[in-house]
Amino acid sequence: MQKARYNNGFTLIEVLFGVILVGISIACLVATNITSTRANNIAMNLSTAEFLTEQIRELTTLLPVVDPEINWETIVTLGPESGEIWSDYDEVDDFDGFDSANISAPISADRKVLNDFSAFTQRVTVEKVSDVNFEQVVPDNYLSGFVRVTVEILLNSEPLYSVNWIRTVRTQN
Ligand SMILES: [Ca+2]
Ligand SMILES: [Ca+2]
Repeated sequence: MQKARYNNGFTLIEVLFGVILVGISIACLVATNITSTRANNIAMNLSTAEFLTEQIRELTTLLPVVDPEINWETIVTLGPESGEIWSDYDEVDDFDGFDSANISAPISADRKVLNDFSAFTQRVTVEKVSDVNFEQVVPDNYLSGFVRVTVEILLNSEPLYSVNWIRTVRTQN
């Protein structure tokens, strides 16, 4: 009778083995879940970065690259005119040096402060590039009809995403 009970039950080693197997399975499930949550977070942060980049692109698309009144080929300093703040920027070159950290949160295409995205930062650089090689940055007073606009997105001050595009100057005037 004792032998029958022994055969129908589990030995201590079998029970321990079972417990270990269940433990390993749970650990694997938790690890998979953590990995998938991280992947989701990364994907979500990148979509936010794209969204914030698009805000700058949309905001600057309809603006002239530089003030049509000034002679582009001799302009020496890119950036806002004296006294101009981001809400007044009326040319693309005004955005050179723009950093949304100075406002507290990124801005939208219609110039609203997006407080819900305050962990993110938009940085904009506008540079003149060579007429024949858009990869080559040239001095501000160089004779060139093109600028490169670069938008960099940071998350908690860490670089996350960067995009640039070329705008032509001469056809705007
Ligand atoms: Ca301006
Ligand atoms: Ca300007």
